[in-house]
Amino acid sequence: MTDDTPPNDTPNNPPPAAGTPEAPTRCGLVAVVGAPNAGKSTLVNRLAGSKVSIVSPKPQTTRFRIRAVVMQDRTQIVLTDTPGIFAPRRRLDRAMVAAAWEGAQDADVALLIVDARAGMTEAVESIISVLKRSKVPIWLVLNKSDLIDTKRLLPLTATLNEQLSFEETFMISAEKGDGLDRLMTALAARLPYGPWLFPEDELSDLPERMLAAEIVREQILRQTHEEVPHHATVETEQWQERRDGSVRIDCTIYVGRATQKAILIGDGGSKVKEIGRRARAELEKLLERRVHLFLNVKERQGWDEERARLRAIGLDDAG
Ligand SMILES: Nc1nc2c(ncn2[C@@H]2O[C@H](COP(=O)(O)OP(=O)(O)OP(=O)(O)O)[C@@H](O)[C@H]2O)c(=O)[nH]1
Ligand SMILES: [Mg+2]
Repeated sequence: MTDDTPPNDTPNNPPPAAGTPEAPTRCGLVAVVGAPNAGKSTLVNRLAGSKVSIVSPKPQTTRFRIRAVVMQDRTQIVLTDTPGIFAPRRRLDRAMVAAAWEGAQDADVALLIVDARAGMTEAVESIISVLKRSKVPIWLVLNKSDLIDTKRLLPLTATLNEQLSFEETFMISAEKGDGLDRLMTALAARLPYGPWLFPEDELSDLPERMLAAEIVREQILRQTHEEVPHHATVETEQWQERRDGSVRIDCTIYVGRATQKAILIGDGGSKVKEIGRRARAELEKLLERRVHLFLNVKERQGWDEERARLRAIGLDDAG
């Protein structure tokens, strides 16, 4: 999608003025990439106006690509949230990083999200060194501007632009919503003319079963610490519609070790109960119906090297 001329743009058939009902449509793919914890998913959720991707204070929260469809006047902006890019070790990590790079490859524009407070880190430097070779136009988006003195943003922009000449630079706070209108307007104007790829009301491509598993994983990320969150995966085993309009969802949480299982379950089951309680409340909001959520914790050594486990969360086994 690189055609930047409006359809039927001939002297006899000029395009209607923008804003009129017949104005030509635009549509394009925008990849959101960056180091773990930069705020990519927060940004995608903000722009989508709804939670499509889970967020946590811990790095490596997002594990697979998630698409969000955002309408801006006559432009359909198809955002792809991607896992943070870091030096991978496990098969899981390699598959996550591969998914991120694949997301960037066929985009019309890639947004490099940088945590402005963390600044130029080794992770950012190594991502830029790969992006340099890409043909995709890259925009720099400095995020978390609410956390630092704006005076520090300009030198950081200069340092980053020395490494790669970004087509555009934006300073935003995804959390507070600052600078997002400008970013959206610029994106809409940058995308090529063409028909919309998705129905206007298709917000995300995440199936409900995976959404349920992700919401449980978000609570694990928020309520457990150290090695537990990154050694846990969640799969929805059963989804049963009930006659009263509610749904029963059964999820299995896999962890690598018995000690991790013990932490997740907690004293007398208190931890897993709390994870379930909060995840259920969140799911009821998102699904707009009553939810009965059942969680089962299983020890499964080496799940993060198992192809079947990765496929279950939408990662292919190329790694
Ligand atoms: N203060 C502040 N915090 C932010 C902002 N954007 C994101 N955060 C916080 O940064 C943390 C990470 O946010 P995520 O959106 O999960 O980051 P991510 O880049 O998707 O992370 P990965 O999925 O791990 O790659 C969360 O605690 C967010 O609340 C911002 O503009 N300001
Ligand atoms: Mg994320």
